[in-house]
Amino acid sequence: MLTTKNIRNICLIGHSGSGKTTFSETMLFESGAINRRGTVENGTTVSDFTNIEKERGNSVFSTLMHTHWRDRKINIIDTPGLDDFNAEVISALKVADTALIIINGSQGVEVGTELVWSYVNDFKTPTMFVVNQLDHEKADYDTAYEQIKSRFGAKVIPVQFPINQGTGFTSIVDALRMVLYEFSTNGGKPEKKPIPEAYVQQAQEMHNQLVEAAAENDETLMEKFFEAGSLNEEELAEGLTVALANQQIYPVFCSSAIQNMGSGRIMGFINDIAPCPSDRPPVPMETGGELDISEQGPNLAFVYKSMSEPQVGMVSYFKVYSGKLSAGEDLVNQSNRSSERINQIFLSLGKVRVATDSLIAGDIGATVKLKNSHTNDTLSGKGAEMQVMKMTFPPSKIRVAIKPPGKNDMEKLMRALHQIEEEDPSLHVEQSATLKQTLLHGQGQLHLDLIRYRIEKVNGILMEFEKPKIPYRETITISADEEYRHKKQSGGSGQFAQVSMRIEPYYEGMADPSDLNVKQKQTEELPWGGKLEFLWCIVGGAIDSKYINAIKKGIMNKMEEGPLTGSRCQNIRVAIYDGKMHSVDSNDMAFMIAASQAFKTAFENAKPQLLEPIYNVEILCPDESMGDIMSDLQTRRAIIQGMDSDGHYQKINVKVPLAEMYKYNASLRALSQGRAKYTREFSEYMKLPGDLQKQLIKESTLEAVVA
Ligand SMILES: Nc1nc2c(ncn2[C@@H]2O[C@H](COP(=O)(O)OP(=O)(O)OP(=O)(O)O)[C@@H](O)[C@H]2O)c(=O)[nH]1
Ligand SMILES: [Mg+2]
Repeated sequence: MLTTKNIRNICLIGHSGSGKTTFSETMLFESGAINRRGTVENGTTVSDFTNIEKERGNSVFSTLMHTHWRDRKINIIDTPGLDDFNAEVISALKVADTALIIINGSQGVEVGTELVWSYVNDFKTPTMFVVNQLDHEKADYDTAYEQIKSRFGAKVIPVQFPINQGTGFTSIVDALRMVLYEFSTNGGKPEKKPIPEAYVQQAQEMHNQLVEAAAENDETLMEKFFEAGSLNEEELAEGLTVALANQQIYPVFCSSAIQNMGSGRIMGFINDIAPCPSDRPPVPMETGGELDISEQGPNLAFVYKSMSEPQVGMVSYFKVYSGKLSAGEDLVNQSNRSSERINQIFLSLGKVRVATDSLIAGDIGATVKLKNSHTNDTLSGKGAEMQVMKMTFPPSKIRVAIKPPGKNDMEKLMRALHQIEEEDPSLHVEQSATLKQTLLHGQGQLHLDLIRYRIEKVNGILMEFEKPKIPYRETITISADEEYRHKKQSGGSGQFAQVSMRIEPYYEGMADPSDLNVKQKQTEELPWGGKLEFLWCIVGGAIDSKYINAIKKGIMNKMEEGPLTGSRCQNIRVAIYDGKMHSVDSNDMAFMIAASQAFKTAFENAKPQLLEPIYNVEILCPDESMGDIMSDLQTRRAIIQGMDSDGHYQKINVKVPLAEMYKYNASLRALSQGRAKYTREFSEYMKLPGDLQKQLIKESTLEAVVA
């Protein structure tokens, strides 16, 4: 019977094209889960089973698979290496207990490697490196290893090295077992041979390093090591398990996934040494406290991913954190308190799902047709009022606007988009009333193109993108006073209102005006950022205070659609200090209009200023492309904040106006041959340069719709 101790959850992560999907296929094949090895080229791998992945020859989604190796059940999650799909890597790491970083042996450490390294550091995931593609004619293990070591530190320790890498690759020296693995040209199970004389010393030195790492945490092991000069295999395994689990070692392995070489030994290591789910530290709870992964605890499962599949509907992938979940069980979704019945539980092997009765703590599986549960939700049984800490995903890097299709299609499109948004936490759909556009915020062009592809294929709606507008803001730079009289006589009763107001630039902590008598003060956070301070300074009842709301409404109408370009206004103080009213003709409407008009004219006289959104951008790029990237940034009105040399990479921190970021992803890709990455986050609003302001105002009077 399967116990938590016998489960190993691993995920394959790394730069795109390093061979993760191919490697997962060899693991499944070598362990007998499949009897024919598919290839990425033919679109026949277990992992890349969706049409889009087959068409592209890249992974796009993470895929849950499982297999058995000796007495262990190994759950394998293959993830996409393309940065656009980083949400899939984050959710896989959330539930994995060991990460395998796959390195392309002819390329060494790449930008994608750096990126996944930052994720494993966040999650504190025990990590192994696999230098793959050692059969490649340009394979260079030593350089790859040196890069791993110099980038990721002294805890990187080799377990293996190849002795005839390149075309004709067949042999790996294993310094843990002190043996040579020699493969036939078809790979598979290697022959074990003595290490050739020329490599014995190198292997012995590596072996000693491993022994020391194993003994480091355990005094008795250390004593034994000093007494006997070595440790036996069992003692070694015991020590290395602790060291790996505590991230005191990052062992490095060799493979050629395409030739089916190396995965068996790596599964053996996972079997013997990788931590089981309950070896990991207790799981932090959203609701406070921690939870031990244990079969004895209350039933608790966490949905790390959901994805709709044709003919099936929504498939939810989850990890059981505690207890034992049985099919047919009623659970409560701790995020929204809705009840969910788990009708069926499946083990997953790519698109193949096999029903099972139950899943124990630590195991990962899938279910279908949950009514009200999505990614990041915790489902629990009676007595477990807890929620597993939710995952956070990187902010979006790119936005596009959707050209509205017909009205009927628009409703269908929004429904479809919201469904994808529920599955994919790295997508954000925004219906912007200010910009009068529907915007998609995502991780990269490919990410959004993929969503368009899904909408077209699955929902049959043609979705076209257009340039998104920029959410400019308007403000003023000096104070201005204005008096406005609204007077209308039409037949019977007329309309009358007169308002005197002063507007000033607002800043935090500003003193009340010394020449006015402030009766009421309201400082409001505006829904679009910034503030409006409203001062009521009427003395002697020139305007009845019952008109305050109407006057404020008149001001807010203009704040929402600013006098310059129709953009939102922010950081303004308005003081109403005089006026007139008429006992019959004054009403709310008249005061609203008078206030609006007074505000508009005062605003225009107060040296108005357009503000534009500025983003903090962090770029990670190889040395070679640094120059080109910097010159390109200069054309984007960027302000360099700092540069850091980070190993073989340069990190550039820069502030860039959003207006200059359109299609930046594609430019960066072109400038760096796809090797640079960036993240961005909204920083602040800053003044738009005068010439651009003039141009925008001109455009907006022509178009009258710029937001
Ligand atoms: N020569 C050689 N090619 C390999 C090896 N492993 C994978 N490849 C090839 O490298 C390419 C990428 O392999 P994948 O397995 O799709 O790589 P991946 O890491 O899953 O890529 P993404 O899904 O884009 O992240 C394919 O053409 C594979 O055939 C290997 O060991 N040797
Ligand atoms: Mg892949």
